Order: sequence, then C-alpha cells, then structure tokens
Amino acid sequence: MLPNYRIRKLGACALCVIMLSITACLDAPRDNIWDPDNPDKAYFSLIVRELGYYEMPGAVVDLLRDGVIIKSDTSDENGVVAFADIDPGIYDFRGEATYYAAVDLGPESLCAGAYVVDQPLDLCTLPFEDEVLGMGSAHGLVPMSGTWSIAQDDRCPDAHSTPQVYQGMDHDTGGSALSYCETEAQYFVFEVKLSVDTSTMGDWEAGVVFRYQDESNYCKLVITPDTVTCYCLINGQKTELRAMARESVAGAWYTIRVERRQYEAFFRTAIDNSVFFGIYDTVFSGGLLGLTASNYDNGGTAAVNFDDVTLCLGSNPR
Ligand SMILES: [Ca+2]
Ligand SMILES: [Ca+2]
Repeated sequence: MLPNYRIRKLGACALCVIMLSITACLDAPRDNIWDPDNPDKAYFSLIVRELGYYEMPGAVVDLLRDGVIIKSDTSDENGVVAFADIDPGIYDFRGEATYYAAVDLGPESLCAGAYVVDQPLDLCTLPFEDEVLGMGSAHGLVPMSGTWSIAQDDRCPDAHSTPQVYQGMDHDTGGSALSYCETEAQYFVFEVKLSVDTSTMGDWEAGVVFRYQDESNYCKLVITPDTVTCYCLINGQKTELRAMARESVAGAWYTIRVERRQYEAFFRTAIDNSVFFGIYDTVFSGGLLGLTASNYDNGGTAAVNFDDVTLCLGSNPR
C-alpha cells in the first residue's frame, strides 16, 4: 500500500498532465491550411482588362464570401486590383465599371499562404444601361451611317438587359445603318443580341459586320425574315459565302456570334448558340467590327434593337 503522501503526489502529477494537455489544446498551432484563423493569409491580385485586352483603371472589384462583400478595391493605372491578408476560405470576385456588364469570377479556394497574381478579369459586354436615353452614340461604338440612338425596349427581360438598347434605323433603299466598334481586331469573339423592332416596315436585314475596311470592302453575317446569310463585299462586288433557310420574326430576340481565333483559319459563326458554319478567313486580314440594319423597300424603315454587345479581343479570346 502506498503512503498517503505518494498518492497525493501522483494525483498532483496527473492534474498537471491534464492541465498541460488543455493548455496545449488552447495554444494548438493553427497549421490547417483551411483554418480561417491560420496566421498565414492568402493574397490575390487581378488585372481588369477592357475588351479582354486593354488594362483598365477605375474598375471596382469586390471580394465576396458567401455573397457578402469582404473587401473592395479600385483598379490602378495598370488595371491591377490586389487583396492581401485574406483568411483561408472560398471566395468570389465581382468586377464593375461604367458602361460594362458586371463580371463574376470564382469560386476560388484560397488556402493559407496562397499567392495568386494577375488573374484576368475581362469586361467585354455593353448592356447600354449606363447610357443617356436618346443619345446618338454609345461607349465604344461609332455611328457611321443610318440613324442610331439609345432607346427603350423592356420586353423580353430574360432575353436581354432591360430597359435600354442601342437602336439602328435605315430608311433608304440603298445602303445600311452601320455603327462600328472603335477597336480594330484581327482575333476576337463578337456577339450581339438583336431584335427587329415591330415598327419595321418592309424587307429587312439585321446582323453584324466584320473585317470592315471601307464601304466597298467588308463581310456581313445577317438574318433576314427567311435566311441567315454570310457574304463579303470586295471592291463593291457582293460574294455570297454561305446562306441557309431560317425564319426570323420581328419582336423576337436572337444572338449572333462571329469568332476568329488565332490557331484556326476560319471564322466560327453561330446564331442562338447553335453553330452555323465556318468561313475561311482569306479575304481581309483585319478590320473593324460593327452592328448593321438594312431596309430594302421604298418607303420602308428597318429599326433594329441591339443589346449586350460583347467584344473580346486577343489571340485566344475567352
Ligand atoms: Ca440593355
Ligand atoms: Ca437600305
């Protein structure tokens, strides 16, 4: 049998061990890389690019966790936005700038010590909601012929950003309404939503212009009431590249897309996300992109509402 003092000593030792364990628990090193209290934080920087190409100052980027804004920053003269001391976790980013549709990036899993730099955030889509109603030009677009104005069309809110659109009108039998993008492009993704206004009287054509050199040299991808057609005008001579039957009606919204990527020899064309045809890019090596609306009837008027015009530039635009 142990003497009493030995029992007390053993009891004191056991207590000591328990106390030490508890203290050790409280001061456990926060070395789990997903522990928000890990003293090692994450770093994330982005480059905001206008049209997916030009470094853009003055854009606001939010860092969000579970939809709540944790931090915000404004892009500097090099388009850079930086977030330091981020607790480990899962985050989203949202970039906004006047004239452009907001862009969401994420989710990004950022563990302790994560260091991500120069993640591109591309602002490419013009919804026309920041434009002044009635104005003749819009940010990034230059009217060349016909009548252009910021108008309202709040029908079909699921099909486009409401209420504002950029409307092109053509009254003459000859010629077209044309508004071109300020930037010349060799490689690009160009996508527009359009709806032929129900006020349109007579035969119409609506779509996009690409590889525009001058009024006698360009290519067009257009819808008409019963076709989709791609053709080029070369020294004033019209050459039809592809055409197929497809019904389109005034009042409905359509999405028209042309893209040209560096490592492909052709344009991809699509309407409403169904690929239509590839067109070999052999006629012009560069040029302007634009929006076009045409009337072909005496006394007629074609009015076309364009919206959510997306232009992404670069050798491999997203
Ligand atoms: Ca809009
Ligand atoms: Ca015309």
